[in-house]
Amino acid sequence: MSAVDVLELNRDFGLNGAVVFSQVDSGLIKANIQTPICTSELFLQGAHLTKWQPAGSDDVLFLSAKSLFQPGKAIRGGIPVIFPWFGARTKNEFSDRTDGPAHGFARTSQWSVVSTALQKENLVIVLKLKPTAISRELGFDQFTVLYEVTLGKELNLSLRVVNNSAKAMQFEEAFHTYLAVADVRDVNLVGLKDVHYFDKTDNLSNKIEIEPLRLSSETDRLYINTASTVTLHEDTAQRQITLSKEDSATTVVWNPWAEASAKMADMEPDGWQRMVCVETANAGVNAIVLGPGQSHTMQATISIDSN
Ligand code: TA6
Repeated sequence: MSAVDVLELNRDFGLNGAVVFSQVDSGLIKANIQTPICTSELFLQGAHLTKWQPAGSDDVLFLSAKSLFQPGKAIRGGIPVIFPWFGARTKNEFSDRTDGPAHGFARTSQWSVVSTALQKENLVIVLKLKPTAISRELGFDQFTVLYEVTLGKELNLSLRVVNNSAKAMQFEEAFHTYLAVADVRDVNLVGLKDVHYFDKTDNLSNKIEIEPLRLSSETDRLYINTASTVTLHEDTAQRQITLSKEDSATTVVWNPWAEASAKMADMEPDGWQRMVCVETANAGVNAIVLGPGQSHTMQATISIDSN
């Protein structure tokens, strides 16, 4: 992307101060969003929301100060958009391929801006991902992904995947949301009681959540067949974060904890203490299959309440 692109983006989609596009040193372009009710930032690489701060609140999203912000590199924090596979690519009924980057190519691809608009007090930005040279190499050449982000007192995410091919396609998807917390050891997650999950820290063993769900070590759980709303409570902070969803059957809860975090070049040493991922997804047994011409939309809504 060049400076000309930034000029064109501001000409076509800038919104009198509410939306201003700029380019960071690495060349990545981001939308700087400022309305009376929230401040946000969204990088066009990956359509990656890196900041959502409702007026009067702290930033709701965690963003690693050591994130690379380099072309082709995933940003550590915010809300990575995961598509078309979750984690390592695995074989399925429609493809026996296992090559490609962890969590798919969407989060490191360049998305285009479709529209920006103020709807009452909310700022709505729509972005699109079409096949790229990389996606084609990986076997994805006939799809469209539309991502609508509504920024206000609440955050609403809507991901619509369209199968433009004459064949069925299977995909996984996730909003890999990094929530900012004062201390993950004071966090209590409610809403997943009695839900089955695969525990990636225990050989993917299948377990049932008994709650209260508190984190005290590396946690990596894929909760399946659940439409539940999850609420994050913090013993110390003066707020709780609620994540509701539509047409998502998987919820992922992840924190790498100290040892795994120390091995991440793009995570500060104490970063793990100030984040927890609560991810809205369709993954594993909940992967989506679209027939020719079909589409599917997954939605998430994140809201905060002061205690
Ligand atoms: O969403 C949880 C997870 O799949 C973990 O298993 C861990 O691999 C994490 O994602 C890694 O995320 P990253 O952004 O480093 O690819």
